[in-house]
Formats: sequence, structure tokens, C-alpha cells
Amino acid sequence: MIILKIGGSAITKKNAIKPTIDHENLDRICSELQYTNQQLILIHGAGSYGHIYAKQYEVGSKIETNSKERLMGVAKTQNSAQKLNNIVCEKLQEYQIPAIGIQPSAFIRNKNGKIIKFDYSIIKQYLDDGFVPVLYGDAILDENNDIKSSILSGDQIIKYLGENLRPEKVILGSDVDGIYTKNPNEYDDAELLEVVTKDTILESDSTHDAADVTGGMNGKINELLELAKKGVCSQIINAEKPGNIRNILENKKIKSTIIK
Ligand code: IP8
Repeated sequence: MIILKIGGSAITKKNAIKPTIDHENLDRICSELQYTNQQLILIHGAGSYGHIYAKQYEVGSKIETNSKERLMGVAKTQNSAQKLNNIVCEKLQEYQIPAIGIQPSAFIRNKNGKIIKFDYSIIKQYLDDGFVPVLYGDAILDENNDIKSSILSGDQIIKYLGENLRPEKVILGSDVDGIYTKNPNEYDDAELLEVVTKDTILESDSTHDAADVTGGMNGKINELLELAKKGVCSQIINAEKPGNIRNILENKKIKSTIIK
């Protein structure tokens, strides 16, 4: 079984001022996914469909009693993330992939931004029946009543499912080849790290992404190091390079970073 996350930056235009799909990438990525006959769980990030609203309405910070505007913000974030999921599933279905969209906010709960309830039996059942469950980063209920809702990132879902379902592979499709010593979009001398462990030292702002409410690449590394601690390694690849997803599903070697 494989758990594959497609970053929101690969399937949407993440820095757009309104939710915008990257149609070319989405289409190509979905077309490459038809080449696996292994069990597959897909998770996608929220990209501009989630982060714009989450930031604007400060999802995850204190909500004053009866602040309708803030509640509306949570509702709008959820709705928008779900719209993206519909678009992704529809595209997958065009390629004959039996994609089933599963709404995280309907059954997962956080407390202070950390998962405390997640009954994944429904995901397992879909998987065992031959479907491809598709989950996503979402704004979910939080048992801290002061904030009421917090963000659940796709990376948190990966970590939880990785720990509990122990897949053969955990792959993260991003918009860069992996983890670099410095931000590759700003520094020409940034070097790709083939392996990252808890002892790897990275520049603190090496992965900063202003459009991201869940910590960009830094947030990802932390979740994946936690997963590695539990004995499940993962691999970050560039999902924007044509052929990469297909190659990794077919066990071919590509430029990437392994977190172990
Ligand atoms: O894009 C964030 O999920 P991510 C979810 O996987 C929202 O970090 C709603 C911003």
C-alpha cells in the first residue's frame, strides 16, 4: 500500500489571490496515477483553496463568543477545501481511478491543533474494497472551545495514517525536488539533501512560505521526522516534473529526499 500526498502548491496556484487550479499539473498528475495497481491512499493539500481563507479568517485562533464572522471563516475554509477535493476526484475519475473523496472535518477532531480522534476504519474499508480514498487538508473541529476549529494539514493526516496503517511507501509530491540546505527559490547555491534525519541542520528560514498557514516545508519535515521515529520512512519528490510520480510508483530512482 502507498500513501501519496500531492501538495497544494502542485495542483493549485498557491500564491493566487483567489482559489485557482493549476489545470495542467492536476491533469498530468492524475494521468500518472493510473499506472499503479497497488492500494493507494491519496491526500492533497489545500493550496489556494484553503490557505487564503484560513489566513484571512485566522482559523485556529481564539473565537470570541458569537463571532459570526469567524464562524463563517471556518465554514468558508471547509467549503473551499471540499470544492478542491471534488475537482481532484472528478479528474481522477476521468482517468478511471475509483476516487472517493473523504471529508476530514466530518470525522476527525483536533485538540489545540493536534489530532485526538480519527477513526480510519472507513478508509481501510474503501481501500480493501478497491477504491482510492482521497483526503485533504481541512479546517476541522477542535476540542479547545476557545478556538472551536483548527487546521488539519495533509501532512498530519499522512503521519497519522502512516503510523497506523504502516504503508510500504509514503510519498510527498511537492513543487521542489526535496529538501534543500537553503531555499532553492532564492539561493542558487542551495543543495538538495538526499537524506534528512533528526540530526540534519537546516537554515531556519530555508523553507519559509508566506502563503502557507501550516508551516510550508518546515511543517512537513517535522511531521515526517515524527513518522520516521515510529519506523516509517518517507520520500519527498517533485510532483511538478512530468514522469516523477509514475516513476516513483514504478520503483524507479528519481531526485528526491528520503526522511528517515
Ligand atoms: O495544505 C492545510 O492543509 P495543507 C489546510 O496540507 C487548510 O497544509 C484548510 C489551510
